[in-house]
This record gives sequence, C-alpha cells and structure tokens, in this order.
Amino acid sequence: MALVEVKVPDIGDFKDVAIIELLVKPGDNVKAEQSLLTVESDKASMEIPSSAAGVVKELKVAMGDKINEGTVILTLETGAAAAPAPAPAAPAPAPAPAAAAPAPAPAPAAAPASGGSVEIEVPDIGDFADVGVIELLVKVGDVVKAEQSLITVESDKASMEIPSSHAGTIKALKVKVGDRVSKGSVIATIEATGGAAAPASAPAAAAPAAAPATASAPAPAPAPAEKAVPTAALPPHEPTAPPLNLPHASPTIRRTARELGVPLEEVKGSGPHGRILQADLEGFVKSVMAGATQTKAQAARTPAAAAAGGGSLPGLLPWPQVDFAKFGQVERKDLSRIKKISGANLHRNWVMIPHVTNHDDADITELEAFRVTLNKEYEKAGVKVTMLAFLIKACVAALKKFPEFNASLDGEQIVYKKYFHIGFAADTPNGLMVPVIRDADQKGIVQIAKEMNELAGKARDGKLGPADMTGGCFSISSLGGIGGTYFTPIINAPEVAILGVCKSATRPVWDGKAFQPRLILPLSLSWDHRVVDGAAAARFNTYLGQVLADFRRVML
Ligand code: CAO
Repeated sequence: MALVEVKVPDIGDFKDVAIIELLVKPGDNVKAEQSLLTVESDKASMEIPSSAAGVVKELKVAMGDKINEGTVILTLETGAAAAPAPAPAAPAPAPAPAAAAPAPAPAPAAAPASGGSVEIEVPDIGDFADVGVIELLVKVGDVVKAEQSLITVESDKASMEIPSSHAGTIKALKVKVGDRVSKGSVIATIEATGGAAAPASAPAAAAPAAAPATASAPAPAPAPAEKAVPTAALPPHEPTAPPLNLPHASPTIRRTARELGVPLEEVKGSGPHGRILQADLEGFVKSVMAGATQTKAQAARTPAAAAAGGGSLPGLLPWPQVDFAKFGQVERKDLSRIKKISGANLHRNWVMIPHVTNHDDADITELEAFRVTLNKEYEKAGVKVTMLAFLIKACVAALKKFPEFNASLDGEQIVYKKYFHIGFAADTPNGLMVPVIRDADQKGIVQIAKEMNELAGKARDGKLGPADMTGGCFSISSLGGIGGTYFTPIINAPEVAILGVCKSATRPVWDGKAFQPRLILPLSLSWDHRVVDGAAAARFNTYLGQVLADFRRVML
C-alpha cells in the first residue's frame, strides 16, 4: 500500500485551464490511464489521465479550479495488486500520456497571401493525426475571419478546433463529419479577402513527449497519441461561427452518446456554458428508458407526427403527403394538447401490446329495472346512476376473481395489485381523458356514480389534475350513451385489460321454450396476450355477464 499524489502531467501550453468535469470521486477504483477530470479552454478540451492505478483517497481539486502542469489532482492509495510498480512512495511524476501538441496555428497559406482562391489545410497538430471530424463550424457561403475555427476534430481524449489561415468566403467544404484528417488535409477552399494569418510562433513540430512514468507509477502501456491543444499558444479567441447547434461536451461524452445512440443535441447540459456532463447523459438515458422523455426521433413516430410527415416506423412507407386543397376546400387546425398526448400514448399501446378482444353479451334486464328505480330515488338528491357505475362495481368483482386482469407487466415480472382503482374514458371537447375512481371496491354504487359525475365534469372543464388520472388498474370505455354494438378498445398501459361497452338494446333471447325480450348489453374486452390467455378472458366475460345479470353476485 502506498499513497501517491497524482499530478497534472506536461500538457504543453495548456495553462491555467479550468476543470469542467470531475470524472472520479473518493473511493473510486481507478486504472492507470483512466481519465480523472476534463479541462477546457476556448478551443479545446482534454481529459487528464491517472499516472497510477489505485483507490482515490482524496480529491485535491474542485470543479472550476484552474490547473497547470504539476497541480496535484488527488491522492491515490496504490495497493500491491493495483500498482505493481517497483519503487513506491515518491510522489508520482507526470504520466506519460498527455504530451502536448503544438498550437493548431493556421497552416501556411497554400496560395497567394491575399485575394484569390486558397485551400485551407489542417495545420501541424502534432501527433493529433488521423483524427475524426466531429463538427463543421462553417458552411459554404460563410464569411470567415482569419483564425476563425472551421471544424472540430476529436481523438479519444481530446477535441480541438482547427482555425482558418485566411479571411474570406467559404467556397467549398472538403470534409464532412466522420472524415479523418491529418496535417495537410484540405478542409475548405476560401475566396480570400485579406492576408493570411500571421504564422504561429511555434514551429509545427510536436512538443516532446513528457517523461515516461516512473517510480510509483505502474508503468502504464505507452499512451496512444492523445494530445491536447495548448490554448495559450492559440490566437486570441475569435467569435466563431455558430456551431450548427452542436452540443458542448467532452470527447468521452460524445463517444458514449454515439455508442448508445443518444441524440446529444437533445440532452440538456448542466455544466458551465451548458456543457453536457456524464450525469446529464445518464439522466437523459434513464428518463428515456422510463418513458418520461421522448427523443425527437421517437416523437416523430407518433401518429400525429407521422400524419404531419414527421416520420414512420422503420420499414414502413412514409406517410402520404397529399395536397388536399387540390381536391376541394379545406381548413387546418392544430391538434389539441390532449389529443397530442393521448395520441402518442394510444399509438405506443397499440404498437407494443399484443391486443386481443373478446366480445360478449350481458343480460341486464333486471339490473336496468333496478337502476331506473334507484334513479327515481337519487335523482332528487342530484345523483344520476348510469349503467357505468354498475359496470365499475361488477368489474371490481371480476378483477377480484381473476387477479391477472388487475396486474401490470414489469420486465419479466407480473405485478398483482391489491387495490382496485378503475379508470373510465371520458369524451371531452379537447379529446379523450381517463379519470380514475380510487378504491372502487370500498365504495357503493351511488358514491361511484357521484364521483364519476364529478370527474367527468372536471374532464370536460379541463380541470383534471394528475392525481385524478393516475394509478388506474383497469379501464372501462363506455359508448353506451351514444350507440354501436362492439368495438376494440385500446389497452391503457401499464394496465393489461380494458372493457368496452356499447349501447344496450332489447333483443329476443331463447329461454328454451320461447323467445323472450331481454335487454342485452354488448361487451368488448381487450386484453394483453403477454399476461392474459384467451380462456381467462372468456371466463372473465362470462363471470362479468353473470354478475350483471344478477347483481347480488357482487357480494359473493
Ligand atoms: N346502453 C344504453 N344506454 C346507456 C348506456 C348503455 N350501455 N350507458 C349509458 N346510457 C344512457 C344513460 O343512461 C343516459 O341516458 P339518459 O340520458 O336517458 O339518462 C345516456 O345514455 C347518457 O349517458 P352518459 O354518457 O351521460 O353517462 P355514462 O355514465 O354512461 O357515461 C361518460 C359517462 C363520461 C363515460 C360519457 O359521457 C362519455 O364520455 N362516454 C364516451 C367515452 C368514450 O369516448 N369512449 C371511447 C374511448 S375510445 O376513443
């Protein structure tokens, strides 16, 4: 065991640069060469690696601190296993890796110093060779100043901007994002308007690499050519062209985002100047996975967006683009906020849940007679009891008997709920809403009817709060007041079933001897085939029919 100080290695002219991100904390196990922090100047950012492996004991720097070569970053407890370095104790000298590259002084002019067409080349950027272009900071037609950044390149651990050697108008861009460039690669052609930038004082040769790791450092493998750009040698910061909305993030964050397919431009950065930090990226990914955030690509796959030509599911034809006005007069209206939200939810549920719908009939002749009697009593008190209140209560009885319908799928587990919160679809001028009657098992029909009226009123007035619409176990969509026979309701995820109800009608029913006029209620039960089987659905409907036919069964 030894306690070593890890210091900032030779980072060339990269002086007094601010720490914008700490990548480790006390207690973390770090490997030699693992990045400890990120520093950033006007035109470049780089990660500072550890000279040794071990456990972080104490951080000696904080966010925003300005560091230089030799600044102690942290103390590291190097164990025998972690740090098999022969000589312990001595403070760790600068590690090998981050040798400095020279300033990316603009490349010498490849054409006349003023006027005419000039090819702008990548200047000598030391060992920063064959690096990927990650951002284009200008476009054809832009007027640029000498020294203005044209592109950003990135290696494993550092990113840097490449400036223009000339002022002028961009005639052609010779690179695109993803290209790899080295010294001499032509970036752009410029119609030069003035002289070339003053050549940088430093010659183009790379600064010598820092001393190899010694003594206490665990002799890491030679570092790849990850060089930083010494900002002090850079020309004064010129206002750069707008970065084409590209996000501000370290090379590691960019790489991680690329690997995960995260649209970095949609991640909100909480670091200095809106820089995207590791925590921001993680938070974004978690939020998308939890369904709380939708990426633009996901949103583009909603029906509304698809209808607007915004996108479609992979493999499907794009949504037809039609100029309807060619065929007759039209009027356009924006979708309401509720329709946008419910549309996106319905689309996801329809696409992701394997729906099956069982249709059935319930004989509600006696129940309807009872309801009419009840209403005469309660209408005076301002309560109207409709069939839906009875259906809610009957569904609770069926959910108790068939618990897999009062469940949700959570990964590879089924969550069985011991509570009975029933949602009902309410038609409002702005779109469909699903308020929830809580603990319907503990409430009587009249109370349920009363709460339903209140919630439906709130829905119509746009006054439902989140608490009124969350926590549902099972939903009922009743079109009984309107008409129809059967339909296929879409399951309201994460619920696993929904009952659709249509208008009851008197029909002839054979009783074994004769046809009898009976009031028949059409039922349509949609269920999630991942959780529920067809036989269970048929039993659920049959039982529901029995309860509705003889409501005393609710008490059983
Ligand atoms: N069969 C025959 N008549 C029915 C019935 C049924 N299944 N259900 C209700 N009725 C009758 C009621 O008794 C009432 O009759 P009266 O006016 O003679 O008293 C009339 O139809 C209107 O009822 P209602 O619709 O006001 O009341 P409700 O409790 O049945 O429904 C609510 C309340 C909020 C659910 C309903 O107004 C509503 O919004 N329904 C639409 C739901 C919907 O859009 N679903 C589709 C979702 S998928 O897009």
